[in-house]
Amino acid sequence: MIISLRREIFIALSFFVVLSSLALLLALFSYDSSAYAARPNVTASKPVVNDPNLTVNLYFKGLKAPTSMIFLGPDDILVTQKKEGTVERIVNGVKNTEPLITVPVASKDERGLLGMTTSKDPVNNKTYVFLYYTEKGPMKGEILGNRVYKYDLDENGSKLITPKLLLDLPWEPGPGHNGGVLKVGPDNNIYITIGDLIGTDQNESQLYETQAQNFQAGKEADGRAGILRITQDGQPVKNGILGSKHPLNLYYAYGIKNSFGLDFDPLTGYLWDTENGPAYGDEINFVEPGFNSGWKKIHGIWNVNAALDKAGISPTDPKGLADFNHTGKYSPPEFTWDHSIAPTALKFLNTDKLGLEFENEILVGDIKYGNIYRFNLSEDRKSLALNESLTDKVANNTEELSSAIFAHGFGGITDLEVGPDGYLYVLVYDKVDGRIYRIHD
Ligand SMILES: [Ca+2]
Ligand SMILES: [Ca+2]
Ligand SMILES: [Ca+2]
Repeated sequence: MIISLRREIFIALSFFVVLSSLALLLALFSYDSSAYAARPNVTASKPVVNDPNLTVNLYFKGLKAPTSMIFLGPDDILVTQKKEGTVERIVNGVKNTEPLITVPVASKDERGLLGMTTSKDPVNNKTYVFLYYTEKGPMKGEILGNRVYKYDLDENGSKLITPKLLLDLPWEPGPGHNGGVLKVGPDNNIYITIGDLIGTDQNESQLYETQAQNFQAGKEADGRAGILRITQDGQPVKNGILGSKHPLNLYYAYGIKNSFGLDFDPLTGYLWDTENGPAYGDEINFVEPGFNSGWKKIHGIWNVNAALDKAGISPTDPKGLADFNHTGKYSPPEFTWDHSIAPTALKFLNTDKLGLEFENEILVGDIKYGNIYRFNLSEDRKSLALNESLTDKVANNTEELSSAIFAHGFGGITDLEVGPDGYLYVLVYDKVDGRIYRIHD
């Protein structure tokens, strides 16, 4: 009797061990399958906010490859669609039948209609919309450039009219790392991210190695690999930071491989960005004028070798980088992900509507896992207030990140905005079913 009971327990235990191993295998498999190329499936997404006082619900669905959104007013959102080249307007949850504009885009890989921002001119009672897109030409396969245009919103608010070309940026070799985020700063100038324009397959070519990628003896900076700054009329701001010659006079920061996120601290006006590493070393940076992020010699906290692999930890004051007559200065990231998550939007949560504990924190979205991360800032707001295993400023593994996750399960996130209602809106990428979620109390 006792022997038979022991045997049953043994069988039950073995069964349990086999089942839990299977579950672990499945978990590992699903973890590995959510690579950058295969974003989390949006139709299977079940967004969850970790704070039980907050709720997330679906606000809009059915967008085609949405890349950015802005609010014109309460319940009044503009969205850019990457491949269609359209700007859509969604008022009270209903999309206008006609887009505000359709621009001619080359859309392979990371090319397309990539970024948008807006500004108001109360004196002339005008609303301007700025777009960043990879413009295609009339000939088959012809690409004209990565370009920033300024438009007027017409009186009915149904069309973008009178395009003005503000900036004509390089696009070769591509098709990766075009960046394209636009934002109006507290100084009313426009800030633009543009990566090194190298292929995402890392098909490297020395033809495009410039001083902006930290090749001291390389070609002159040509507009790539930076955060650029122009006035709302497309002019350089004063004499430039790194030099007075075009396009060097446009650089606010350089040494940037690929960036899909930037925002200004609402309390201090300081600029912060997110950057994508090769297969490691995604970053959050505090970006002062003349900031050098280190690419293509450093990414994350690591030196980068010619094969783009990690080559030891970089000193915080490294030698041998381009510094444009000591006007540029390298500084290491305020946060680094060892394992790539592909961070996108960075947004300061300038609202108390989601709870005082989150007010003015940094939120970061990612496109690889569909997480939103939250980071509190230090007292002087020039670095992050990090605890325990993150005090080294590095997420060495996924466990270390768990305390930083604000919400998860969205599918690939491309933009975050705080609406005029004080709630957080999340733009989720999908070719046919892109979505906007709203997080509220
Ligand atoms: Ca936006
Ligand atoms: Ca960097
Ligand atoms: Ca760590």
